[in-house]
Formats: sequence, structure tokens, C-alpha cells
Amino acid sequence: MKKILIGLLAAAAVGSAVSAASAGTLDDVKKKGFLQCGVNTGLPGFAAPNDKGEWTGFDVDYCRAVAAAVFGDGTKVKFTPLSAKDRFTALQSGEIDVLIRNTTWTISRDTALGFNFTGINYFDGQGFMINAKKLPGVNSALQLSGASVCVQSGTTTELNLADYFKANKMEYNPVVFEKLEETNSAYDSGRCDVLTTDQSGLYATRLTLAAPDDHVVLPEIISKEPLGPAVRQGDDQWFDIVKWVHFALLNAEELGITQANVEEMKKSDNPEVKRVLGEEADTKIGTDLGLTNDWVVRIVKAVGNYGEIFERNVGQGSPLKIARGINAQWSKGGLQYAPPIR
Ligand SMILES: N[C@@H](CCC(=O)N[C@@H](CS)C(=O)NCC(=O)O)C(=O)O
Repeated sequence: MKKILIGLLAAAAVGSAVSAASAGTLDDVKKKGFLQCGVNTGLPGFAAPNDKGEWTGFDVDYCRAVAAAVFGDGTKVKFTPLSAKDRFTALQSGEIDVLIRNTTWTISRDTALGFNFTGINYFDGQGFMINAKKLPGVNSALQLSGASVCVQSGTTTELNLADYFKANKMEYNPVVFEKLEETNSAYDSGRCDVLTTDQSGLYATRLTLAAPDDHVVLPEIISKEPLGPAVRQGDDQWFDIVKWVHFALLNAEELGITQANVEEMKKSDNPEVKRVLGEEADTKIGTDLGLTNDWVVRIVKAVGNYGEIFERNVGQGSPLKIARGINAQWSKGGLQYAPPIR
């Protein structure tokens, strides 16, 4: 009997600890009146302030999409720029509500660090960039034995670099920095032969170099870098919201719902379009998430659909000109695939 009682008390203690940990981020965000979003310190195309000091980019638009889902207003967001090293403590400590900062989903981040990744909004992979004037004739990473490589600490990049050179029995000299700016300027000033990071990051960084055209991204992709938003474990409602914002953006693209036509699409005869836009009678499509039933309308009005976000920030409508590639929809030969909204 005594044992059972102790067991029950222990279970109650665990139960209350869990509910304390899960005290709703949604309610906190609503109370504050804005979303606090952790982003990059300055990676063109993903998250960087423009000349007017406004944050822009692919990750920034994801922050705005979450804010729009909650408030119906994509401007109700404050940005916390975070280095590779500082991003995880900022999320753990509650300084930010969500981390949307070119962050790779890995098992240790998902378990030991206590996060939940809400999806993969950008399928990336690690690559190498060299100054072709300095290293003429180099057209493969396998020719880089003996090179000095600029790399940022606190990243998967640093770990994959070591694996790649070891696996290919090549020597290298890592030149490691904690900050993005230091890493990139060391490479630009010729202190290292090679810069390595996610391929998207290489394209973004190349634009910031003194002579971008002198630099070449080598063809090898040495890792999988599934990038996506992360939230703290212990708050399933918030996890669902950030996850379904991503799926809503993808579903909107599949259904041809755009920033320009979203109001018009509400009158569509297509039952799926009607359902997604919260126009079905007696729907609970948004309220079941803790939002309003027009949550997808709010998101698309604020930032457009996934394809629009991609093209505007990193694709053909941007200086980066990255091809959709594996980030295309599953129906167009890509990997982006969202579960249905029903
Ligand atoms: N996706 C990788 C790398 C992400 C990363 O932090 N990349 C660097 C180089 S592009 C960066 O964004 N640095 C910005 C900063 O630390 O301010 C990861 O999650 O570890």
C-alpha cells in the first residue's frame, strides 16, 4: 500500500512538472502581443536587415507567418539575431519563442538539447567554396588535401568537415571562428584556401565578398542539412502551430493559393481550397489548433505561399538565384511534401 502511495505521489509530481513545462507558449506570445523569433545575425536571403533596418529573408518570412497565424498580423514579431553558438541556449532559456535560423535537424539537438523540429523548410547540404584565381585547376573537393579551411564553430559544418577529410584520407588545417563575420572575412582576405558551410550559406556569403565572381562553389555536397524551425519540448500545442504553419505554406502552394488571390480563392468551388481557407460550414480547422479558422488566409496574406517565399528570398526573384531543386513540391519531383489539412 505504502509503495503504491509513493508511486502515485511521484506520478503526480511528474505530472505537475510536465504541465509547468508546457505552460502555453501560445498564451505567453498572445499576452506579450508579439512573437520573439530567433534568427541569423545576417545571412542574405535567409535573415538580414535591409537598408531600412527591416528584417527580410526566407527564415524571417517563416517568423512572420507564425506571427500572422497567431495575430493576423505578420509585423507582430521581434527578431533576436543569434550566432551559431548562442542559438540553442536562447531557445532553452525561453529568451525566444521559436528558433528559425538555418538550423539542421539532428538527433542530438532533438534529444539531448530538448528541442522539437517542426519540419524541414529547406533541404540543404554542406559544400565548399574556393577562390578560383588562387586555386586554378581545382574543380573537386577531393583535390583539397592540405588546404586551410575557414569554418564556424558550434555548427554541424565543423563536424562534417572533420568526417569528410578523414573518410577521404586527406589532411587539412581548420581555421575556426565563433562569428560569421570573422569566418567570412578571414576567407575573403585569403587567410584560408576554402570556406565551408551549407550550400545555401555559400551562395549567400559569395554575394558579400569583395569580388564574388572570383569564387566558385565546388560540386560535392558532403552532408544532409535538413533545415527547419525548432521549439522547446513540452508544449505540444505550440509545436503543432509552428509545424502546421509550414504545412499550410506548402499546401497553399499546391492548391495555387497565393498572396494575390487568397481573398478570391475563398469563393472557390474546390472543397479542398474551401476547407484550407476555413470557409467550410461548422469548421474547426483553426480553432482546434488554438487559432482562428482563417489562420491559413492570415498567413498567405502576410507572406504568400511556400513557393512565393522561396522565389522572393533565395530563388529567381532574389540575388541568390538558387534553383528550387530538391525543395520543389513532391508533385514536381522535389522533396517538399505536406500532410493534408483535413
Ligand atoms: N546548418 C548548420 C550551420 C548553420 C550555421 O550557423 N551556419 C553559419 C554559416 S552560414 C551561420 O549561419 N552563421 C551565422 C552566425 O553565426 O551569425 C547548423 O545548424 O549547424
